[in-house]
Amino acid sequence: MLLFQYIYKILFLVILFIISSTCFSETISIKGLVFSDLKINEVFANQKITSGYLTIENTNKKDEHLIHLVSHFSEKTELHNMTVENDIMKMKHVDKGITIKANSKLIFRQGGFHIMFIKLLKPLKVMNKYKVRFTFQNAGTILLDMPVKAKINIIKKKKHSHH
Ligand SMILES: [Cu+2]
Repeated sequence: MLLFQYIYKILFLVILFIISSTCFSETISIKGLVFSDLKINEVFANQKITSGYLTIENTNKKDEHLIHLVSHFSEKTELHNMTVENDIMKMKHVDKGITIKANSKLIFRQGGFHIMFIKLLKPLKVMNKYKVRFTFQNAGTILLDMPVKAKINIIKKKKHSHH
C-alpha cells in the first residue's frame, strides 16, 4: 500500500516537472521569427530595475531589425549591450535597434545584449508572465509573454551599474 503511494508521489512529481519545464522552454514562431528562451530576471526587494533575455532567430530571407520595446510594468524598456572599453565592462543603450541578419540568431545574454526594464511600476512575481511589445521593421509589432525566472545560482555577480 505504502509503496504504491510512494510511486504515485514520484510519478506526480515527474509529471509536474515535465509540465513546468515544457512551459518554460516554449518556442514561439511569428512571421519567420522564432522566439525562445524568454526570461525576465527575478526582482529582489526594492529593486526598481531588471533585465530580460531571449533568443530571436530570423528564418526569413531578409535582414530584420528590432527597433523598439515597450512594457506596461516599467516606465522605460531599453535595448542594452555590454561592451569592454579599456578592460572595463560598460553598458550601452542601443537606441538605433539591433539587426538580425537573414538566417541568423540574435542571442540576448548576460554580458551581451539584454533588455533593461527601468523603473518598475509593479512587483514582478516569479513564474508569472508579463507582456512585452517588440517592434520590428518588417514583422511589425509582436506581443510576447516573458516569464520571470528565479535566479538559481547564488554566485557573487559583479554589480551591473546602472545609469
Ligand atoms: Cu542594461
